[in-house]
Amino acid sequence: MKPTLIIKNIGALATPTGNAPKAGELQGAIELIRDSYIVIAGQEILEIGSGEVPPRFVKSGAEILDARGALVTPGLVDAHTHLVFGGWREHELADKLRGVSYLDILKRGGGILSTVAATRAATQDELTAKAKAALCEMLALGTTTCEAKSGYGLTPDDEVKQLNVVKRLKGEQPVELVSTFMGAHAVPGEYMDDKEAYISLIIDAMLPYIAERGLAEYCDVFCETAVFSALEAERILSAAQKLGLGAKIHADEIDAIGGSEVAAELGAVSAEHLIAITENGMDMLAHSGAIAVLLPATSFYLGKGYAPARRMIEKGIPVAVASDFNPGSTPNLSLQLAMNIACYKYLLTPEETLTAVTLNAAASIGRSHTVGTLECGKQADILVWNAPNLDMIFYRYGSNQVKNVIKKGKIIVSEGRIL
Ligand code: IZC
Ligand code: ZN
Repeated sequence: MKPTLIIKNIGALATPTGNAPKAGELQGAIELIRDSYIVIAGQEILEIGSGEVPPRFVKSGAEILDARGALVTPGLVDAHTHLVFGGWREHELADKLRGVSYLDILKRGGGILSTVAATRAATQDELTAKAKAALCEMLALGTTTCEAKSGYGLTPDDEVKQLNVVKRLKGEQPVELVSTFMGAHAVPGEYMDDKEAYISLIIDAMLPYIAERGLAEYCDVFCETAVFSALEAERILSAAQKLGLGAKIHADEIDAIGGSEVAAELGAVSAEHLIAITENGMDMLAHSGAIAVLLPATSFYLGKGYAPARRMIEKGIPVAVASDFNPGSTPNLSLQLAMNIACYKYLLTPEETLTAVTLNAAASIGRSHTVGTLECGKQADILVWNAPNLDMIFYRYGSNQVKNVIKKGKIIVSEGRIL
């Protein structure tokens, strides 16, 4: 295969390795190659080496990118976002500052339900343009792969509208997208007195339609007080699994009502949030092999405590970190900021956090055979940072520290500008 792009003068290449999620001590066991280069052929990594680039590659005529001693890592994988939505919810900020809780805002018909109204009112074109702008920002911040949940439509047509936006965006911009159906994100107003009818609509109508058309790879449920119970989550997720979708669950975000246990029992690929997880929940997740997708920027915004990430690592649960970008509990799309908070508040090391936003995140969305590490044969999704080492990108915060983004072997962002 002919080289097409060479990254030379890499000061420190930091990457987890392999295709399997990393847990326990292995979570922080990244490979560090100083003074190295990467040779890319088309969309793939052809060779990684240390020292000078061998003359046969230099003579190949491939484009050369000089990293000038910088840190290089895999592209960031954001494994939990609510990317497609209408409107924002800045009007809830004043209530939040007065101490009104997230669940109380939802109970009043605000929260998720106000975004549902705005999403239903928006056209597919409007939602596409808005989500595309968000992806553009995420890309400049280093996110090269992103999961996107539906769940602001809550009717068959409006859920499909959201999923179709993601399908369209796959062809219209470079960030790789993985779709998750989350019709069980809230009970819509029109079903408030008949939740069971809404659950039947999800199981009997929405799921089969979406599975048949391949509109989503995963199904997620918001398992929370006054939203969906553990039993309801289990019914919805096992129906999804029978149709070939992978199971994910928003579990123990505010109250521990059994979501982690459901994830373990069903063999879900991931349990997400886990701020309020119990020891039993952690033990069950550890045995099941599910990945804990943690969302530290949500804890920061809600002010409700942080998931016990260190305890999870001690117990051998693979930990991923994601942004949770959404208009309610985390209007932040910077995975870099989530990385900083994971380091300062969970006390994850830079190495553990790097694995959490690359390999483990990729494994939680079924992409670890192609992205999440820098190894020969993997997709060339690569970041060159404005930093000489890994500690620097965790020590500094609040600035975009990504200099170049390479997606599928092409330089997409240079000096922070999208080309
Ligand atoms: O719009 O509030 N937690 N779902 C579960 C969310 C937050 C998103 C939202
Ligand atoms: Zn979420």
